[in-house]
Amino acid sequence: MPFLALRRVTACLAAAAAAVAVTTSASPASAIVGGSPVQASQHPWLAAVGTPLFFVRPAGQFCGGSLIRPDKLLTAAHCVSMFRSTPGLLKATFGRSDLVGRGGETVGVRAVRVHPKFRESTFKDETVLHHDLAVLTLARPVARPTVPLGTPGAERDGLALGWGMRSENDLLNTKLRGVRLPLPGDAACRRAYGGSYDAADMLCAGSEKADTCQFDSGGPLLARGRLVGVVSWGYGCGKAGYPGVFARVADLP
Ligand code: 4AZ
Repeated sequence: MPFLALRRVTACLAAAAAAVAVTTSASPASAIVGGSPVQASQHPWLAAVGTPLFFVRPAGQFCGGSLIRPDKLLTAAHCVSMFRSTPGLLKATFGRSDLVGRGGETVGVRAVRVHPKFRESTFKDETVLHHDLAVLTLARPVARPTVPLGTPGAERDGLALGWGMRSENDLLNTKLRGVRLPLPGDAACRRAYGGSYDAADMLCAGSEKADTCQFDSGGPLLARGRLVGVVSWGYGCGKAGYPGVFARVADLP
Protein backbone atom coordinates (compact mmCIF):
# COMPACT_ATOMS: atom_id res chain seq x y z
CA MET A 1 0.00 0.00 0.00
CA PRO A 2 1.43 3.43 -0.87
CA PHE A 3 2.61 5.40 2.13
CA LEU A 4 0.15 8.23 1.60
CA ALA A 5 -2.80 5.88 1.45
CA LEU A 6 -1.60 4.09 4.55
CA ARG A 7 -1.28 7.38 6.39
CA ARG A 8 -4.77 8.37 5.35
CA VAL A 9 -6.17 5.05 6.51
CA THR A 10 -4.33 5.38 9.81
CA ALA A 11 -5.75 8.89 10.22
CA CYS A 12 -9.18 7.53 9.46
CA LEU A 13 -8.89 4.76 12.01
CA ALA A 14 -7.59 7.23 14.58
CA ALA A 15 -10.57 9.48 13.87
CA ALA A 16 -12.91 6.53 14.15
CA ALA A 17 -11.37 5.45 17.44
CA ALA A 18 -11.64 9.02 18.69
CA ALA A 19 -15.31 9.08 17.70
CA VAL A 20 -15.89 5.96 19.76
CA ALA A 21 -13.96 7.44 22.69
CA VAL A 22 -16.02 10.64 22.56
CA THR A 23 -19.21 8.65 22.34
CA THR A 24 -18.37 6.49 25.32
CA SER A 25 -17.05 9.22 27.57
CA ALA A 26 -18.84 12.44 26.77
CA SER A 27 -22.02 11.62 24.92
CA PRO A 28 -25.05 13.35 26.40
CA ALA A 29 -28.57 11.97 26.16
CA SER A 30 -28.69 9.84 23.05
CA ALA A 31 -29.34 9.49 19.35
CA ILE A 32 -32.52 8.24 17.74
CA VAL A 33 -34.24 9.06 21.02
CA GLY A 34 -37.86 8.08 20.79
CA GLY A 35 -37.11 6.04 17.67
CA SER A 36 -37.86 2.42 17.05
CA PRO A 37 -36.46 -0.54 15.10
CA VAL A 38 -37.01 -0.49 11.35
CA GLN A 39 -36.72 -3.33 8.84
CA ALA A 40 -34.15 -2.55 6.16
CA SER A 41 -36.44 -4.25 3.61
CA GLN A 42 -38.84 -1.29 4.05
CA HIS A 43 -36.11 1.01 2.71
CA PRO A 44 -34.33 -1.08 0.04
CA TRP A 45 -32.42 2.02 -1.20
CA LEU A 46 -30.78 2.55 2.23
CA ALA A 47 -27.17 1.43 2.71
CA ALA A 48 -24.78 1.05 5.61
CA VAL A 49 -21.42 2.54 4.56
CA GLY A 50 -18.34 0.92 6.06
CA THR A 51 -14.85 -0.41 5.58
CA PRO A 52 -13.35 -3.69 6.80
CA LEU A 53 -10.60 -1.52 8.34
CA PHE A 54 -13.06 -0.16 10.92
CA PHE A 55 -13.14 -3.39 12.86
CA VAL A 56 -14.70 -1.89 16.01
CA ARG A 57 -18.16 -2.02 14.36
CA PRO A 58 -19.84 -4.99 12.64
CA ALA A 59 -19.62 -4.65 8.84
CA GLY A 60 -17.11 -1.87 9.59
CA GLN A 61 -20.13 0.45 9.50
CA PHE A 62 -19.54 4.12 10.28
CA CYS A 63 -22.14 5.97 8.18
CA GLY A 64 -25.32 5.65 6.13
CA GLY A 65 -26.09 6.38 2.50
CA SER A 66 -29.02 6.53 0.05
CA LEU A 67 -29.24 5.08 -3.46
CA ILE A 68 -30.12 7.91 -5.86
CA ARG A 69 -29.18 6.10 -9.14
CA PRO A 70 -28.64 2.37 -9.65
CA ASP A 71 -24.88 2.94 -9.16
CA LYS A 72 -24.80 6.18 -7.09
CA LEU A 73 -25.00 6.41 -3.33
CA LEU A 74 -25.48 9.80 -1.66
CA THR A 75 -23.75 10.18 1.71
CA ALA A 76 -22.00 12.85 3.80
CA ALA A 77 -18.67 14.25 2.60
CA HIS A 78 -17.17 13.98 6.09
CA CYS A 79 -17.88 10.23 6.03
CA VAL A 80 -15.82 9.50 2.93
CA SER A 81 -13.49 12.43 2.15
CA MET A 82 -10.50 10.51 3.53
CA PHE A 83 -11.23 7.70 1.06
CA ARG A 84 -11.05 9.93 -2.03
CA SER A 85 -7.92 8.21 -3.30
CA THR A 86 -8.79 4.76 -1.92
CA PRO A 87 -12.49 4.24 -2.80
CA GLY A 88 -11.94 0.49 -3.01
CA LEU A 89 -11.68 0.37 0.79
CA LEU A 90 -15.37 1.32 1.09
CA LYS A 91 -18.37 -1.03 1.07
CA ALA A 92 -22.11 -0.33 0.89
CA THR A 93 -24.51 -2.86 2.40
CA PHE A 94 -28.21 -2.72 1.53
CA GLY A 95 -31.03 -4.62 3.19
CA ARG A 96 -29.37 -5.52 6.49
CA SER A 97 -31.51 -4.60 9.51
CA ASP A 98 -28.86 -5.75 11.98
CA LEU A 99 -25.21 -5.13 11.11
CA VAL A 100 -24.40 -8.37 12.92
CA GLY A 101 -25.19 -11.01 10.35
CA ARG A 102 -24.78 -11.63 6.68
CA GLY A 103 -28.14 -10.54 5.28
CA GLY A 104 -28.61 -8.09 2.45
CA GLU A 105 -26.39 -7.12 -0.46
CA THR A 106 -22.86 -5.75 -0.17
CA VAL A 107 -21.31 -3.79 -3.03
CA GLY A 108 -17.86 -2.24 -3.45
CA VAL A 109 -17.19 1.40 -4.29
CA ARG A 110 -15.35 2.57 -7.41
CA ALA A 111 -15.20 6.33 -6.94
CA VAL A 112 -15.76 9.03 -4.31
CA ARG A 113 -16.92 12.49 -5.42
CA VAL A 114 -16.97 15.09 -2.64
CA HIS A 115 -18.89 18.38 -2.96
CA PRO A 116 -16.34 20.88 -4.32
CA LYS A 117 -17.26 23.38 -1.58
CA PHE A 118 -17.06 20.90 1.33
CA ARG A 119 -15.18 22.47 4.25
CA GLU A 120 -15.01 22.40 8.03
CA SER A 121 -15.17 25.14 10.65
CA THR A 122 -15.86 24.97 14.40
CA PHE A 123 -18.69 25.81 16.79
CA LYS A 124 -17.75 25.42 20.46
CA ASP A 125 -15.84 22.13 20.31
CA GLU A 126 -17.92 20.67 17.47
CA THR A 127 -16.88 20.46 13.85
CA VAL A 128 -19.20 22.43 11.57
CA LEU A 129 -19.57 20.85 8.14
CA HIS A 130 -20.39 22.98 5.10
CA HIS A 131 -21.70 21.41 1.86
CA ASP A 132 -21.39 18.02 3.56
CA LEU A 133 -22.39 15.86 0.57
CA ALA A 134 -20.60 13.17 -1.41
CA VAL A 135 -21.63 10.72 -4.13
CA LEU A 136 -20.16 7.23 -4.22
CA THR A 137 -20.07 5.37 -7.51
CA LEU A 138 -20.73 1.71 -6.77
CA ALA A 139 -18.59 -1.00 -8.34
CA ARG A 140 -21.73 -2.17 -10.17
CA PRO A 141 -25.33 -1.01 -10.48
CA VAL A 142 -27.72 -2.68 -8.04
CA ALA A 143 -31.25 -3.88 -8.87
CA ARG A 144 -32.96 -1.78 -6.21
CA PRO A 145 -35.35 1.15 -6.19
CA THR A 146 -33.77 4.58 -5.83
CA VAL A 147 -35.07 7.23 -3.45
CA PRO A 148 -36.45 10.44 -5.00
CA LEU A 149 -34.84 13.73 -3.96
CA GLY A 150 -36.87 16.67 -2.72
CA THR A 151 -36.95 19.87 -0.73
CA PRO A 152 -38.91 20.15 2.52
CA GLY A 153 -42.22 21.94 2.18
CA ALA A 154 -44.70 22.76 4.90
CA GLU A 155 -44.44 19.41 6.71
CA ARG A 156 -43.85 19.50 10.45
CA ASP A 157 -41.58 16.50 10.69
CA GLY A 158 -39.35 14.12 8.78
CA LEU A 159 -38.05 10.57 9.19
CA ALA A 160 -34.37 9.89 9.91
CA LEU A 161 -32.91 6.39 9.62
CA GLY A 162 -29.63 5.00 10.91
CA TRP A 163 -27.60 2.32 12.66
CA GLY A 164 -26.10 4.91 15.05
CA MET A 165 -26.02 5.25 18.80
CA ARG A 166 -29.17 5.37 20.91
CA SER A 167 -27.57 6.51 24.15
CA GLU A 168 -24.25 6.79 25.91
CA ASN A 169 -24.80 3.27 27.25
CA ASP A 170 -25.48 1.95 23.80
CA LEU A 171 -22.07 1.95 22.18
CA LEU A 172 -22.75 -1.30 20.45
CA ASN A 173 -26.14 -0.69 18.86
CA THR A 174 -26.09 -2.49 15.53
CA LYS A 175 -29.79 -2.36 14.62
CA LEU A 176 -31.36 -0.05 12.09
CA ARG A 177 -33.71 2.45 13.72
CA GLY A 178 -35.96 5.22 12.53
CA VAL A 179 -37.17 8.35 14.26
CA ARG A 180 -39.62 11.15 13.45
CA LEU A 181 -37.80 14.46 13.84
CA PRO A 182 -39.57 17.79 14.19
CA LEU A 183 -38.51 20.36 11.56
CA PRO A 184 -38.25 23.50 13.72
CA GLY A 185 -37.08 25.67 10.81
CA ASP A 186 -33.94 27.64 10.08
CA ALA A 187 -34.52 30.15 12.89
CA ALA A 188 -34.11 27.41 15.53
CA CYS A 189 -30.70 26.42 14.17
CA ARG A 190 -29.63 30.04 13.76
CA ARG A 191 -30.52 30.59 17.44
CA ALA A 192 -28.45 27.54 18.36
CA TYR A 193 -25.48 27.89 16.03
CA GLY A 194 -25.43 31.55 14.91
CA GLY A 195 -23.40 32.13 11.77
CA SER A 196 -22.19 28.52 11.74
CA TYR A 197 -25.62 27.51 10.42
CA ASP A 198 -26.11 28.35 6.74
CA ALA A 199 -29.68 27.79 5.57
CA ALA A 200 -28.49 27.81 1.95
CA ASP A 201 -26.93 24.36 2.29
CA MET A 202 -28.13 23.13 5.71
CA LEU A 203 -31.41 21.94 7.20
CA CYS A 204 -32.45 21.88 10.86
CA ALA A 205 -34.24 18.89 12.46
CA GLY A 206 -34.66 17.23 15.84
CA SER A 207 -35.26 17.95 19.50
CA GLU A 208 -34.05 16.73 22.88
CA LYS A 209 -36.39 13.79 22.48
CA ALA A 210 -35.58 12.87 18.89
CA ASP A 211 -32.19 13.26 17.26
CA THR A 212 -29.44 11.61 15.26
CA CYS A 213 -25.93 10.89 16.54
CA GLN A 214 -22.59 9.21 15.90
CA PHE A 215 -22.73 6.61 13.11
CA ASP A 216 -26.03 8.01 11.75
CA SER A 217 -24.06 10.47 9.59
CA GLY A 218 -24.55 10.24 5.84
CA GLY A 219 -27.98 8.70 6.36
CA PRO A 220 -31.30 10.08 5.16
CA LEU A 221 -33.86 12.59 6.36
CA LEU A 222 -37.09 11.92 4.47
CA ALA A 223 -40.11 14.18 4.10
CA ARG A 224 -43.16 12.69 2.37
CA GLY A 225 -41.02 9.83 1.14
CA ARG A 226 -38.49 12.13 -0.50
CA LEU A 227 -34.86 12.48 0.53
CA VAL A 228 -34.46 16.09 1.71
CA GLY A 229 -31.39 15.93 3.98
CA VAL A 230 -28.26 13.97 4.88
CA VAL A 231 -27.24 13.57 8.56
CA SER A 232 -24.30 15.94 9.04
CA TRP A 233 -23.49 17.53 12.43
CA GLY A 234 -24.80 19.07 15.63
CA TYR A 235 -23.79 20.16 19.12
CA GLY A 236 -23.94 16.85 20.94
CA CYS A 237 -26.99 14.62 20.55
CA GLY A 238 -30.42 15.19 22.02
CA LYS A 239 -29.34 18.41 23.72
CA ALA A 240 -32.19 20.84 24.37
CA GLY A 241 -31.89 23.89 22.14
CA TYR A 242 -29.44 22.25 19.75
CA PRO A 243 -31.26 20.50 16.89
CA GLY A 244 -29.35 18.28 14.48
CA VAL A 245 -28.04 19.75 11.24
CA PHE A 246 -28.49 18.05 7.87
CA ALA A 247 -26.95 18.79 4.48
CA ARG A 248 -29.68 19.88 2.06
CA VAL A 249 -29.72 17.46 -0.87
CA ALA A 250 -30.86 20.37 -3.07
CA ASP A 251 -27.27 21.63 -2.63
CA LEU A 252 -25.94 18.74 -4.77
CA PRO A 253 -23.90 20.32 -7.56
C1 4AZ B 1 -21.96 12.48 14.35
O1 4AZ B 1 -20.99 12.59 15.09
C2 4AZ B 1 -23.17 13.29 14.64
N1 4AZ B 1 -27.18 15.32 16.77
C3 4AZ B 1 -24.29 13.17 13.84
C4 4AZ B 1 -25.41 13.92 14.11
C5 4AZ B 1 -25.43 14.77 15.18
C6 4AZ B 1 -24.33 14.90 15.99
C7 4AZ B 1 -23.19 14.16 15.73
C8 4AZ B 1 -26.68 15.56 15.47
O2 4AZ B 1 -21.93 11.74 13.40
